[in-house]
Amino acid sequence: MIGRFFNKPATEQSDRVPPGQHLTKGFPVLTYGPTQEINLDNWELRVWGLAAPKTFTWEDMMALPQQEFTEDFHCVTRWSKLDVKWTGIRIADFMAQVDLNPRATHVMQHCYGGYTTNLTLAELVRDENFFAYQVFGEPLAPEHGGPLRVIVPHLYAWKGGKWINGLEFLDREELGFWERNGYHRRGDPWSEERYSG
Ligand SMILES: Nc1nc2c(c(=O)[nH]1)N[C@H]1C(S)=C(S)[C@@H](COP(=O)(O)O)O[C@H]1N2
Ligand SMILES: [Mo]
Repeated sequence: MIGRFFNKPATEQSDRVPPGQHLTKGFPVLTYGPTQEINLDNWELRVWGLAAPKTFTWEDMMALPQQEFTEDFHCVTRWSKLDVKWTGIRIADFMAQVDLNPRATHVMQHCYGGYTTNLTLAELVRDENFFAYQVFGEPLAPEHGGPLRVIVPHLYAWKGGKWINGLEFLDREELGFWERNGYHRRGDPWSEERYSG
């Protein structure tokens, strides 16, 4: 009985690890290209395309509701990290500040440094998605995407831009950086949507 009791958490954890992934206790850095260093005074997040153009400063972002989020993190290179504790702003709360054109169906994330990644609008506005500026109670380090990154927990982590700088709303699917270079257009870890077919 005792053995079964102590084994249970491990079983529960394995249910949370998508196929083909292994757990890591550390927090690897996965960046294509150089780490970006952005001063908060100059930092901005722009919205354009099929939305009224708008620029958010760091102060604008900090005026939005702040929340804690605990989510699992799955990198397509096969490591997963469970229960990452973030602080940030729910994307849905941010989107309440955006005047979206009803024709918008897709979004491209644009990052400082030029990284891009695409999502459908429905996947962007899911309730569990957020912008993060702290992890485990510390300001997000530049190598992990500070000052602000996107987290889309239901998809592989490449779908969340580090050093987020803009959201471009579209009426069609366009492909981001990894999606143009062979990664899957959607990226669901539970279906192992790793590479395009
Ligand atoms: N701007 C930018 N965002 C990015 C990446 C990148 O190279 N540049 N890599 C993605 C990938 S593949 C992963 S797994 C996560 C890694 O986040 P981490 O370095 O904090 O672990 O960021 C994603 N967001
Ligand atoms: Mo990744």
